Amino acid sequence: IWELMQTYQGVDQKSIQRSIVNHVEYTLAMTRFNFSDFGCYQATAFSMRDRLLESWNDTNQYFTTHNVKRVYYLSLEFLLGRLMQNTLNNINMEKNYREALLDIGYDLERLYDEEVDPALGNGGLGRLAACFLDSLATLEVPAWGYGIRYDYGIFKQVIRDGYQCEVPDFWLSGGNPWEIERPEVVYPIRFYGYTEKYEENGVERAQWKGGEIVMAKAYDTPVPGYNTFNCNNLRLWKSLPAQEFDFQSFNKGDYLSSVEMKQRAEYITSVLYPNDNSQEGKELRLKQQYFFCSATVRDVIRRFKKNNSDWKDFPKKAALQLNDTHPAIAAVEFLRILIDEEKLDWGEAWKILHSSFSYTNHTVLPEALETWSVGLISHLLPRHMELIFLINHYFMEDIAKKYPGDYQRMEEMSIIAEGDDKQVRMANLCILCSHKVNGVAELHTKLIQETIFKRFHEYFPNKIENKTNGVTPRRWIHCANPKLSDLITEALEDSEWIGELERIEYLENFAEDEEFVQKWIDIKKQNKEKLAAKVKEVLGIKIPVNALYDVQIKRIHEYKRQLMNILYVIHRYLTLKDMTPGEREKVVPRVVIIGGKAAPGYHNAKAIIKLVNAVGDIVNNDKDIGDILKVIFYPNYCVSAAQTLIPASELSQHISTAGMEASGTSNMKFVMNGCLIIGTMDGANVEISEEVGEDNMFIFGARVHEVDDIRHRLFAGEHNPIGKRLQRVFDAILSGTFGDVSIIHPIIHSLMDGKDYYLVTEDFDSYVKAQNKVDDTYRDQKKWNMMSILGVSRSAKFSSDRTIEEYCDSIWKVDRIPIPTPS
Ligand code: 26W
Repeated sequence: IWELMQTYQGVDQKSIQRSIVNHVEYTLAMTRFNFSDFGCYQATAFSMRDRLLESWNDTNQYFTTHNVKRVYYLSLEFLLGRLMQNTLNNINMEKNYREALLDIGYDLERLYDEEVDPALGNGGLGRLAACFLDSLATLEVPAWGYGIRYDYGIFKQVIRDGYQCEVPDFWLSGGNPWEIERPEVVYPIRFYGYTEKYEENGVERAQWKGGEIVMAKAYDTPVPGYNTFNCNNLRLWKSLPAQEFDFQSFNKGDYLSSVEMKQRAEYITSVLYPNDNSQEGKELRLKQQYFFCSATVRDVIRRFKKNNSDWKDFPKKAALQLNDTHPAIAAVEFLRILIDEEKLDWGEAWKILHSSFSYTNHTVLPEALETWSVGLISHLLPRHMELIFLINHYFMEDIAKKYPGDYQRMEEMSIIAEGDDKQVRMANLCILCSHKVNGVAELHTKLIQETIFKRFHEYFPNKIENKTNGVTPRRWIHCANPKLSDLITEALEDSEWIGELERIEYLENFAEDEEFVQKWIDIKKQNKEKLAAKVKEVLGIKIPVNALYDVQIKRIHEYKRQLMNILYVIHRYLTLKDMTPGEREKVVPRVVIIGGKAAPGYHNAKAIIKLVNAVGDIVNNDKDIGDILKVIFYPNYCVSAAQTLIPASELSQHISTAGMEASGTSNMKFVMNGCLIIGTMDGANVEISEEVGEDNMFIFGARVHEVDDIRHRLFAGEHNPIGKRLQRVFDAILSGTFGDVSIIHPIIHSLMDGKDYYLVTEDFDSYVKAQNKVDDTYRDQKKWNMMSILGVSRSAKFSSDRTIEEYCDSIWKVDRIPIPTPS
């Protein structure tokens, strides 16, 4: 064994080169004398994976031997982004690989661009899960992510004639060198069928039988931490047909229909649902949820049983976190296994479930709160439906005891929404099954405590708490902005801030240091040049580097108010048109960039994309305007695009209607990259303003407590905030200044009628004022840069390391377990 141990992959140049070339020849079966950039990327990734597997194996071995408590993060989405650069930095091998590759004629940065961007998520929730994985590994927390290995990630967005088109993203076509297929880790998953009651030792028991069986197979992706030998795991499930033939149809001679059934099995994990913040109640989606939850729960139980025999110990060995309600059915599956298969009684089983599960809420939007019809669940998962009714029955008994006769309250708190088409409220189910529930920013948590979960907060006063989101400084500063990272390291005289962001506060001492500020400016300029080159390459549009780069990148949604942004741009354009050439020269030049995907069925969001493109077409080609204003719709916004856009931004927009954005996480990334924020008092903006100071941001708009009243007055026609400026903008749109944008006309008309649910017209004036302040501040470059540096130096709170530490302490109760470094 000792001799075999010597096979640890070396870190010197020769060992790295040898492993790359070996993979070229033996894994890819290409000739080692001549291979493409893509071939080199693949071989390099394989060579890195070899190194990761060593620490991955050691880590798991160590955790198993020591029978440690593990965290399981259950999420239908993991928006990882590209892995090569992040991995090399985390294992501190970027320099070694760069030099080794250069020596054989390959440029590492070019290889980075060969990697597909795995996009198994929609937006905020999926990207948060990815940042959490990085922090969990970095903090040496024994933790596994569990999710679905979709064949198709979020669609690729292509713009044709200004409209969004969706193109399938078959991300696996070139293979995936980061994952390890686990043909030995498979579980049968049942759907449909019926439940059978029977008696055993005087106890009535139930068993779920019949239906269809589909197999779940595991694929593992190692998750290395920064500056540690620990390596965690992300386990994703793929669906496969069950091995056995469907003998019934086979015997009937119906060979084709038996093959068809098998294809249906593979279909379960084929595509990620592209809806963000709105539910589509499709059977296939529920199948995905149950499929992944069942496989995960079985896998967790199997691991527990390896080292433990007493079920009471389960909560000491496992903490399962539900990333929103999407994996809610995992709780019911766990209960089913404990009761029907492990034969525990209800009380014991409930206690174990409740002490090991917890749930994070990520949105208050009513259309995003999941419900599933009782009919559908009964059909697909009959035993689970019975258990949900039982959970609800016991709970309703408790409520009736505490609030006799208060039927209104019972109706509100019930898991079942009564009516013609009875629905299961997944959030209510999650709250009941969990010992902790959390919101994702202070304001958001307060809102769920006072509104959607008010009754639960009264009944369980210690259950709902806050865990403000965070982002990983490894990907979002160190990898995305390497020059800025080097400058910070130079100023602080070491690089430990990358793993301990609190240390970045000392940067404050440099906010007025001329030499430092000049370097700061140069780096921003280089990042802008890089983005400008990308825009030229992708869109053929030349954007000036001396302009203020103003960026709004996120999913397109009415509550995020990209519409208000573009209405302001139109106002700015019309104002510029009114000016003399001399006056125009004094205006701060701006490049406005908007990017983001609309859910394929979200008509209004798609109309907004068309409007942005239409405005760009006119403004960018207007000779009077020239370089003073450019409007760019950046297509196919994704994680890798964010890594270019964020470091190049100077102003970023986080302008949701107050109370509607749960947290936002890109706001944190922008601050970390020296970008100033124009925003409303919503989500984590509130906490960002507490940290960096309101003076260092451009805050505007109605506050949360004002929104309901304003909305009511707008709808009742008692209040009309549309002034001359905004009316002129509407007129320009409606009269064809931007060509045929009739798709947006109904939205404009409803705003004019006061049907302005998102308060665009209400907030427009204070938005314009804030924008004027932006221009004034930008003219004073000394002040602007000081604000930028102060922002970065005060961003430590928004590291996901801080967030994860809080989850560990107050929800999961897990320890950090550094594994011994191999000698
Ligand atoms: C069932 C359809 C569906 C799909 C996705 C409903 C809801 C979602 C997500 C919960 C939406 C989402 O991504 N929410 C975002 O979560 C981020 C991480 O906490 C927050 O920063 C964002 O404010 C929030 O919109």
